[in-house]
Amino acid sequence: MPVFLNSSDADFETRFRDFLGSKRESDVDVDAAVADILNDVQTRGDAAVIELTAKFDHLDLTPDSLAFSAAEIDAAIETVPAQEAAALELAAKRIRAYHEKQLPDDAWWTDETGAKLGWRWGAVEAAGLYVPGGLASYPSSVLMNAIPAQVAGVDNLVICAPTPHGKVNPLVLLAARLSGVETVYRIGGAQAIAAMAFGTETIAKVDTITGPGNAYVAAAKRRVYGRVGIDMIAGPSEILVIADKNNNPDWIAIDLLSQAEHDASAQSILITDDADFGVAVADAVEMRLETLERRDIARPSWADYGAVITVTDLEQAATLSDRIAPEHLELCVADAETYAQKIRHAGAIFIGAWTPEAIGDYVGGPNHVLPTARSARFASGLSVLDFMKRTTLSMMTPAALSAIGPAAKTLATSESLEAHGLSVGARLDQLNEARDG
Ligand code: HSO
Ligand code: ZN
Repeated sequence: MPVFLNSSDADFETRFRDFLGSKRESDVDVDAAVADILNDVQTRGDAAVIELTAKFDHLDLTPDSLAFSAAEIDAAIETVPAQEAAALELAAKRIRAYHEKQLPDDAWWTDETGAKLGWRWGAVEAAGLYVPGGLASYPSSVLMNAIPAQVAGVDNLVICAPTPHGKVNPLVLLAARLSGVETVYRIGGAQAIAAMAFGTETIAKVDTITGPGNAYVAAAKRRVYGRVGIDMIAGPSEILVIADKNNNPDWIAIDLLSQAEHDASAQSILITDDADFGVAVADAVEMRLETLERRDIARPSWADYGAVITVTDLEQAATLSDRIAPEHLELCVADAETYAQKIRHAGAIFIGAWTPEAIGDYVGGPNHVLPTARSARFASGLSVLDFMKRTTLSMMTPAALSAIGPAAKTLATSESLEAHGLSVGARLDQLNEARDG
């Protein structure tokens, strides 16, 4: 049973706080094993990657077969049914168009002293994208990671995707091709993260690594962070729907289930201003769960982490939603576009009853790699900026240096950094001499 909360109940605040604080992930401690794997790949390169792939993925590779050949990719892509290929192409096109709008502007201006100041954006040179194997091998996630990197202008983009027993998802290879990625290594786990972070004889090291993965991949990303950039450590998916009674309960139920079916630890929450509507949605969820293909995943998610919260008005709904800071927020209320302005903390907002979250997972355009576990309070979804960095620019003139240099000299003296003061002072002295003749 999901929890039912009502903001009019005397103990609501305590129960809501407990709900907010409840932990969904049991951290399995894999860190020691991951440290050994990273070390092994760093010291033995290809040989370690090949041995670990044989051990964990039951796949025998050689340095030459670590990556798919172009012919292998072509052959796999041929097998993709036309309808799926067309859908993936539409998704790629829309995701690209959206992310092109994110490209940031450079700046370069002259201030009141005559100093020129600004910044310039540039892409990282090489990025590695991790694509998990098994159940979570989503072609849509390949697009969501690779396209922003490509739009940012990354020169070398590679994918690591484990293929246990050699089994590959052809749609993953098609998604790679549509995103402009030519190099796909059939390796996974911590060994793949290590190979991309340290480089091997065959695999060139990258500057930043993105993409979801299991506990081993997450632990490996944490450990290589600093040597390379990483995107984020994503937790199980979440959806919060704010809905008034003028909605079809069944639509809301399947929206809630759309995230519940990702993971038994996923979380789906309904906030409504009508208690009867909340019950109708909960009933509709139970109906759907009877036949849903992934009910073995969605049912425990809904039972253990699901919630139906009844509030006195929609103003309160927005306040509670901000305290939850959900990954995905659907607004199924009157004048949802205006209502959306009340929301401060959410990874992605889906406005109005015609915008199911699943549209955003595939074809809307915005990225579906989003902050989970309440991190939308301070973090954003994946964007082209994750593959770019900013270099600041300054250019003094003699007049500008005369105007602001003395303050720098003073601060250098107060920090007891003599050479700092001297390097500014020497120039100021020369300017003073020239002026005084
Ligand atoms: N909703 C997931 C992403 C996804 N959905 C991939 C379908 N495929 C996490 O935001
Ligand atoms: Zn999804």
